[in-house]
Amino acid sequence: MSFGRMPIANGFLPRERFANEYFFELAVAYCPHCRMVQLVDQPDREMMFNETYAFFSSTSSRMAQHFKEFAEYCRAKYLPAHNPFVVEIGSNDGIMLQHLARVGIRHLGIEPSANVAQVAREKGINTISSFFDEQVARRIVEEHGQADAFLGANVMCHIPYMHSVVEGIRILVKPGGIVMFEDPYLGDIVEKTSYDQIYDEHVFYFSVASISYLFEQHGMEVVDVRPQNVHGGSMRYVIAHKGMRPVTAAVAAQCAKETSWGLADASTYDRLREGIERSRSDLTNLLKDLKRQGKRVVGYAATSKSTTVTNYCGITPDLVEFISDTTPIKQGKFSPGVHIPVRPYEEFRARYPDYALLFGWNHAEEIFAKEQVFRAAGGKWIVYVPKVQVIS
Ligand code: JHZ
Ligand code: SAH
Repeated sequence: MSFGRMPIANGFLPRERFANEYFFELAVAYCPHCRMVQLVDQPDREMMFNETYAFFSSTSSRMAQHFKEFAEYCRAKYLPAHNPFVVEIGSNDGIMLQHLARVGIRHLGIEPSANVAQVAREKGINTISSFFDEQVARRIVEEHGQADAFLGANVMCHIPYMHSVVEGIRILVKPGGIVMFEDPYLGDIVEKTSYDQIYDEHVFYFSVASISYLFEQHGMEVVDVRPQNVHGGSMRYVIAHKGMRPVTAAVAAQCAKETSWGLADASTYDRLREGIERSRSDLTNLLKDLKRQGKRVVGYAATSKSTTVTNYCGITPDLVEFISDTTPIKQGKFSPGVHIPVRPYEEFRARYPDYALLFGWNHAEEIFAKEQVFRAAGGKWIVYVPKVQVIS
């Protein structure tokens, strides 16, 4: 399926850069052989991940809590008592590693986006600015030795050269060590029609079937899977060198669910495409209706995902006045492609709109709790996952 011309999802830009904005064709495909759902083309990595990267992990308090629990789970269940060494890729501003660094655990973050890596360093987290691959893995082993744990969240699905990454993991992780990473889960995307997970950074949409197939090619196996209630439904994969750890029953059970949901059937993706097209017409009809009624609609959270929705649906500043966001680097700029102004959160609070279009729907619980006054004042939410609806 093609979503048409798309800009860089996190490419929030000033007006002066409108004329030179980069676009590519966002298209997604399913491979019946390896069971992977993936982008057909992805922009060069430096265009997405660089010293002006706009996503800072620590903007959500729910996610901060989630990564504290992730770090503690790893430590309690998998780290040896004596001098463990942990490597995390895509460590961003240190949201997860800080919990291991704080208790004196030897650690290393691998984070190519220099600005977010610097925030982590300022928190005392050892971080190198590189793109992880096999070569970098060999260098880490030479300098620090092998790792007891390899961690990643919302990063594995961002890297197109996956065989180099998995080979790097094989080399880096001790024979008895553990690999744990989590990413948005294909099963949730299909079930919820959450097509806005599809954008430049997400080159892969993993399932237990596709991840098992991938790691088996490198002498490793999935030993546990743990669904996570974050980012609209994620899966945590726990992986070890083949034969080194018992495989839990959850792995086969999840694979069986994937088969029963039709994740290996092409017709499932035809239905998904129809659902996406329906979602687009429902959302644009609603927004045009509200405009005719003279209602004020403001976007809530300038997420990466919103770039797919606004560009695919043609949501321009005449339908959505501005997008409110708490990240300083995005404020005062314009959203990629459709150029909706991004304004500080304080402007949302200063003058509530009639409707808030929830681009951060994955944080709905956190945001609804925070915005009770908006609702009490008569404000309504528009959400579009799993279906387009107004919540008052
Ligand atoms: P959020 C990013 O996706 C990009 P995004 C990446 N590709 C990925 O996979 C996930 O993260 C992990 C704002 N916000 O978390 C702050 C508010 O304004 O859904 C951020 O700009 N108010 C790596 O961008 C944005 O939302 C709030 O109350 O889709 C983050 O959006 C909250 C909670 C957030 O990630
Ligand atoms: N783990 C954090 C950050 C996710 S954002 C969280 O879940 O909130 C994805 C991060 O991966 C970005 O900071 C990006 O710079 C980084 N990244 C992209 N490609 C990478 C690679 N090849 N190796 C390591 N990190 C990478």
